[in-house]
Amino acid sequence: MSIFRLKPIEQVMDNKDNGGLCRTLTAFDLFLMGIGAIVGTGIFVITGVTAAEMSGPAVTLSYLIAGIACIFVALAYTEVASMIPTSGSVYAYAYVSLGEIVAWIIAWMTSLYLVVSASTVASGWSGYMISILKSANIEMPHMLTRGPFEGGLVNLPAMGITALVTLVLIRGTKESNNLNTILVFIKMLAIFLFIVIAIPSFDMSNWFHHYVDYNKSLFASSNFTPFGLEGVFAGAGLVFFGYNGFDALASTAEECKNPEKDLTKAILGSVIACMVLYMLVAGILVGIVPFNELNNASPLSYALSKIGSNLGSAIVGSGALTGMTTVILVQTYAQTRIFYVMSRDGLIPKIFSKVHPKFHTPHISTLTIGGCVMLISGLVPLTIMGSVASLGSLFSFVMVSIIMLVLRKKFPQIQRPFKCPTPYLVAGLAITLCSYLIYTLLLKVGVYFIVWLFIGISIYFLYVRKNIIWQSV
Ligand code: ALA
Repeated sequence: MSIFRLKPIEQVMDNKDNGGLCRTLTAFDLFLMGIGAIVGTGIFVITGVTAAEMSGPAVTLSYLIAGIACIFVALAYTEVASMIPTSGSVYAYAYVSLGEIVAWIIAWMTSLYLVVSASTVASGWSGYMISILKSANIEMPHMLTRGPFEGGLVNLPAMGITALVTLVLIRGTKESNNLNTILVFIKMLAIFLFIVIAIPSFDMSNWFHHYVDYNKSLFASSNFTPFGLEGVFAGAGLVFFGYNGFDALASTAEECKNPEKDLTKAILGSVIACMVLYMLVAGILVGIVPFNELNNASPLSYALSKIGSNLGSAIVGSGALTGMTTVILVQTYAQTRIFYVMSRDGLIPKIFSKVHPKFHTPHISTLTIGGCVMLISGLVPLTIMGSVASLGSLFSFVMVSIIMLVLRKKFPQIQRPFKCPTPYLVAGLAITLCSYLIYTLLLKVGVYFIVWLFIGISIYFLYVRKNIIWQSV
């Protein structure tokens, strides 16, 4: 049996029997899930660090560059996801186009990305929570707010929020979605409030006239890009994390009422909406306080306090917590569904596709993934996790762009509810931009990535090949 054997596309597309999952999600639910999965650390935390250390007031341009790369990827993703609506997402697309071992490797790398990404956000959540408690004069013991690599014991708030999210996900997709909807509205309200409170204090001179502590010597600059264009591009690599999550929508395919049409609207709509929102917030933020003051865990709240709105600062801080909660929720959800489909195919043990008789959710998958997110967020430092997560997502995005082109060649006759315009140009640009960002990250955390890849390939030969249960027709 070839390690490159393909799964028949008809078999993947025929998912009418979705094993007990319920089709409850509408286009609007999906759009809100997209916003839920995307808007989090990327706007509430990363904006400040990027402005202070990399892009300067041109942080808006960094969001624009990363956003354009994401739109190219989203166009390719949308074509494939609407053509093959399955919860297996990128794993399933690779199985019909590039072969079994590639599908396994992609699934393995995507697991790393989604689990580590959710853990990163849980850790960011914990940072915000700790600083909010501190401003209310409640100090948590050092040992319970940091993992062992940072001189503590465990990051308890990060583990707590993950445990809570896992329980909600087990309780049901509709219930999780209802909670997501409420939290998304709260976080959008928080962002809206930030914009309304900040605009009267907006001062264009903050964009151009400032002091820069660059190479340890303070100098006055009247430059929009104090760290040069290089800094703007490096900033784009960092803020790319802020766009991660739209791909999670593809995993809802077997629980959508009308996956072909609705996935298209939701994936493209949420990426474009987030890009506009990010640019607006980032531009306003560096217009109300000098960019070099923003290197802290809660830059939006800080900026509002600085202009004298402590109430606004507290409200936006709470909105940030709800915002990050939805990211953990949707990313954990997506990984459980990929596990579910892999288990259905026998690539991982059957127990992971067991659906709870009452809640209709894959509870064992959910407990396992939730448990991993808890452990990682409780023990590993945030800085390492963020880069590993971005590397994993970029790898998956490059693969989807390649898969779109391969599917066009192999299955030109299959109807595509959404057709990517100028596919070679779009896929080419997506692959080039993502590969450049991969290159910058590989230098930093490549070793984790390669070790994980090696473990994945070993598991394929030792376990997966012997246990695959689907039959070729
Ligand atoms: N895009 C997600 C966030 O910014 C991962 O938190």
